[in-house]
Amino acid sequence: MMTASRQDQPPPEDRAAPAQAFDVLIVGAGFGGLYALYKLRGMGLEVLALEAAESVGGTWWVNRYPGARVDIQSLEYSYSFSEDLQQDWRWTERYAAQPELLRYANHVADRFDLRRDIRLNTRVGAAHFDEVARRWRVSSADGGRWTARFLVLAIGPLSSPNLPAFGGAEGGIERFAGQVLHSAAWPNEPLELRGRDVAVIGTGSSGVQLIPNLADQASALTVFQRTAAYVVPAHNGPLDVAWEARIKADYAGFRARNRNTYSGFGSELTPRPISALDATAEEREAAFEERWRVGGLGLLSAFRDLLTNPRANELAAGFVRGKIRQAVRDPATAELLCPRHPIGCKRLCVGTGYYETFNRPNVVLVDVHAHPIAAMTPAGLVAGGREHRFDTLVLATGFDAFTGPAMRIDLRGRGGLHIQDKWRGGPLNYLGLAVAGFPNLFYIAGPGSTSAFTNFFVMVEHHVDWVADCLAWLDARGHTTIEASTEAESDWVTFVNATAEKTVYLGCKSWYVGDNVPGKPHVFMPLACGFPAYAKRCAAVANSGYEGFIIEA
Ligand code: NA7
Repeated sequence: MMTASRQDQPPPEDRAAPAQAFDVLIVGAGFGGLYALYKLRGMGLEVLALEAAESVGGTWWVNRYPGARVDIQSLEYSYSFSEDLQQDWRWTERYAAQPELLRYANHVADRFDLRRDIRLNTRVGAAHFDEVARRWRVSSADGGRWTARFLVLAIGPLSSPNLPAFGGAEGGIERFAGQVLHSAAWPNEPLELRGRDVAVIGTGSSGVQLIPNLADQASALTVFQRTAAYVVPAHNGPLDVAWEARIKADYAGFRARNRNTYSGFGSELTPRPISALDATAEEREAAFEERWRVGGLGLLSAFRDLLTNPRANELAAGFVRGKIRQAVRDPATAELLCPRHPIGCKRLCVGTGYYETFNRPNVVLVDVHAHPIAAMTPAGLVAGGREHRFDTLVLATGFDAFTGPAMRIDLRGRGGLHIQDKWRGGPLNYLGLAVAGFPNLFYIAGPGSTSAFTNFFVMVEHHVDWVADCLAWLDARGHTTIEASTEAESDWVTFVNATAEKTVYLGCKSWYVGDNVPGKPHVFMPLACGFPAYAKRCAAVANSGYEGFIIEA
């Protein structure tokens, strides 16, 4: 298991090489980091982005497994900050595949001349706040040293892979003699899986995309399922050029309408403002069927209360179970593939031919909920008292979400307070952006924000713009530090929890609550109030002169 392990390092200030000084250091050059660099540098600040990978692109660099594809339509899942960029860039498909998303990230880096301020292959090992100098001192494992007034963590909510122990020291993953791959650390070189006996553990979004692709290649595919997934069809295909032209005729208006929806996308699907319980059975069926035909995540907005009322939710869940039973020929396999938890409680998956894959003669589904994986062996794994043998193991086991990425950095605030101590019981922060005890630190798209439920581009543009306004405000007044107060932080955490109580998200185990990582505290980490309400709160705080923050001259 790759949980956060404290990587104590010598204090950065004790290293030999002199530190380079910046106004802002950004950690990460994914879509959040790239925009932060563009925006903050454009304000005349000295900015450097440090990126652990050998490429820009973040998520879309590491998650390059076969079938990796975005689950929000590309005309929506893209930057809005530059009208020229959004007009010029042409997506080829309704849902872009990973290579195209990576090309987009590279195009943005080149187009806005960002590379000169990005240092690749640089994993930040330590970041300590120096209270005397009021600066962040940052170092990398390869000896790099920097200081900056502000530290922006654009490390993403899902960038720390979850590697379960499977049987611990006695029967752990290292016992397996074959090849082990993780969906979020896929090799860059071509991989030949033809003729191989492949196993997959994990049936979340990554597994759902991988499984049909692996089934095409492998001679045998065994899928180990702990929790069945609700999968709606993507109906992916070439981008409809007429639709593209219509959107591009008023792209700004389309973006604005999207920002006004709960999730920052999907404004073209008119939500029914009624409860699913108030519709007749025929109306409900027609509404779900229409969303199913359109494809994508819009099924969950077919009625206004699918994510807040368990009884309404069960009607949508039952509809999808009906689809699974139609798609899968073997009744026992179909029942095993039918999820029992509320739909949307775990992130809804968008797939292509997922359920139909289990009709193939080379695919076997194994239930590791009833019979958990007991141990790995050199030739496979043991579950349900028998050994399953294979020669390649694909882990699609997800991420140590939200807190994992920050907690694997030796990140220390005032008085040497370590983020691992601060967040031992779960993430504490204010507005999802700032942490008490960690001045001049901002977390883009992290816990306590609507990141998990919001179109990522809408989220990062909003966060970066908010941070940029904040820095300009501080500089205009000659202030040096800004830090969340513990009271504001505690009120925010209460708000995050109270909001979750009104939803179906607490009705299952998921990465939203840390349950996918053994030993992680069970705490609801994202904010479920919807993007417009969240953005309004962030704006109100800024407009009030940063209420809830302690500001020092
Ligand atoms: P997810 O959605 O966290 O899925 C991980 C899968 O791995 C899920 O089916 C897990 O079952 C399974 N898993 C994790 N640990 C184990 C163990 N120990 N044994 C068996 N099965 C296990 O990660 P993804 O990468 O698919 O997607 C993450 C997000 O990326 C996604 O939501 C999108 O936003 C994009 P479980 O459900 O925990 O029982």
